[in-house]
Amino acid sequence: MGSTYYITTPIYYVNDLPHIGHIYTTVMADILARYHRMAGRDVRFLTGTDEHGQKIERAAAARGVAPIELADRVVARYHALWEQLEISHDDFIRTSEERHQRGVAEIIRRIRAAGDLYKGEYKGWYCAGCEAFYPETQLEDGRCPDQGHPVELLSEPSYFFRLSAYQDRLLQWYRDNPDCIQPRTRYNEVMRFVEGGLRDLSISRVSLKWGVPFPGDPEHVVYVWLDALTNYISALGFGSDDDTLFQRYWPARLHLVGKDILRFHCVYWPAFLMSAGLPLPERIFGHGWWMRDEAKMSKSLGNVVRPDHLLERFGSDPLRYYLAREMAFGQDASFSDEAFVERYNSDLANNLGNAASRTLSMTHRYLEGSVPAPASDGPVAEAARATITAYTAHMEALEPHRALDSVWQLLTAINGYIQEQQPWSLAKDGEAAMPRLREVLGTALEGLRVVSVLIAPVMPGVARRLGAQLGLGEGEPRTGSLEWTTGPGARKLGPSEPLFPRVDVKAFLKEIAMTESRPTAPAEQPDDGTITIDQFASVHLKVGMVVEAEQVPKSRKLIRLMVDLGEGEPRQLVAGIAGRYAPGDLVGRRVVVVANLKPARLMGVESRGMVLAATVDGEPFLLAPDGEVPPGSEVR
Ligand code: ME8
Repeated sequence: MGSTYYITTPIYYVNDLPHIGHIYTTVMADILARYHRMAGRDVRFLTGTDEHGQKIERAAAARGVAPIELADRVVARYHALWEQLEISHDDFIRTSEERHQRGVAEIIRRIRAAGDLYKGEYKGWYCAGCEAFYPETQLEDGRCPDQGHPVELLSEPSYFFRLSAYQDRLLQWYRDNPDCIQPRTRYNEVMRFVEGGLRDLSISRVSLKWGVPFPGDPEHVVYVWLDALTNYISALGFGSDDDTLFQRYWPARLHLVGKDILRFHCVYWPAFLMSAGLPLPERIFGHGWWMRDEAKMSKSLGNVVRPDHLLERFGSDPLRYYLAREMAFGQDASFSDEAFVERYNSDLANNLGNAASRTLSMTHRYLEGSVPAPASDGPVAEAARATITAYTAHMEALEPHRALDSVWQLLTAINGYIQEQQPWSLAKDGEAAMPRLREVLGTALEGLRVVSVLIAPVMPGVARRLGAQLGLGEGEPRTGSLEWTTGPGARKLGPSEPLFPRVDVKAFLKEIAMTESRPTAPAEQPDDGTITIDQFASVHLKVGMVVEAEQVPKSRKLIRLMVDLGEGEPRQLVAGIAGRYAPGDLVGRRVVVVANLKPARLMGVESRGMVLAATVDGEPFLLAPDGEVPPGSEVR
């Protein structure tokens, strides 16, 4: 196996904000990138955004902004989110960048030189949701067969790529490289699709302006999938004067994508590369879907889970852990807050948290924090050796959920060992039991050291904190340190702090319900979606004046406000507006408040009402009356 490891995520559309599905792909790619770095490989990890095409042009028009403005706004959110999630990408490519467009021009130049390009007329159906062309025979009830989006009829001049000429070469590539598409079921699906025959592919559009100008014919823009797929090489400098990175890292070792976009990656992309005379990626892995209520979570279905609350409440590592552990890599899974918090309590607080806090506090108490040598064999050493072997094999085989499973087997062994050896009893037995006590704690600590290395790709923050508490030096973990070390520790523990405070499941679910709550429709509501004037009148809207404002402790988004609603005493409200407003700017401002909303607690702070704000891409803009109206004035 070579020592470079180039891994990519799909580049995400900028028509909306990221949700759990996008986070999943990026987190899994990050886990693999961190694992391979730990194993000493020269890793390059790429992610980015797909900014052209009809979908983005329309989303921008609907918001009344230029496409690039929408892209800039959403890209800023992606950057912030990836930072919050500790995503360790080496590069972030945007298809609106010049370096990318140079790569697109170069691949088209090569495709043209190979004789695979011709001009014709595209007549047929187009799905803007998938940015894909479909023959009439494939439509289902007049909608796209993949995601059920609406389709539209196109008839326009277009450049075509001779995809049909690549059927045999693609089939040969699949046969010669049985691991190039994973999991196996996806490989079979792709084979069957290509065996069914390939039509030439339209790779330019004239009825669209927002795209890369087609080289040699600027009336056309490049089809967004040819544009987007090229990111994997343009980011390495393909098409520019300096292609050092391209020489070093291409072909990619792994394109990680959701199964929804497998055809583009396993059929079109290798065919484009073959035509351009470039090496093909080693592997494309199509992971499953996060579902909500039995439907794929997707922007267009409006059933997405956003990560904000979980991240705010738990930080990034528990979410990374949940995503990696809950979904068997390759299969679908259902996202549930309940499963999240249960895993948090059982795997993290009880299992990992307990093993660490018990061992560390006993070592502080009985041995003044100095780390003794472990037993060279016995149940924990054996479990650790077995875990190291299994973990490495599973990570190499793209089974991170299994790798984690093996780490938890080691934790079970550590907890069982402590229970059995009862160091607290040994500590009562005086000097004679000291050597045994030292060995027991040394063994548990060594087990935890191994755990701290193994969890680092999945929970980098927790691994660092656990490492510091175990008295391990700074620096990135290496799989070289993945051995059961038997020498005397000769190190001191760092200060202890709980890693995972337990969470009350019921209280948490209530809290989630509040943050997600929408007013439910009254029984007499007409079923055409309208409401009566009486129903509207039941919402008491009032003008308020902010008299006090402060950030809710430990929350990035929430601000606690005291608002004068003309009631004598000001009211306490909590608003998720800190992203845009500083507490100091709010005092003295007039706001509009839903005054008769049932009180709710947000991050433990009571909120008696709700401040109204317009939201644009998740950013709040407070509403205010047009004039200095007195607090308490009604809004109708
Ligand atoms: O398709 N479950 O971008 P996109 C799991 N721009 N993963 C999900 C998911 C879900 N419910 N929803 C989305 C595009 N994903 C193109 C890609 S690449 C050259 C161009 C993940 O913003 C999954 O990885 O629609 C999927 O492939 C990707 O987000 C699609 O993101």
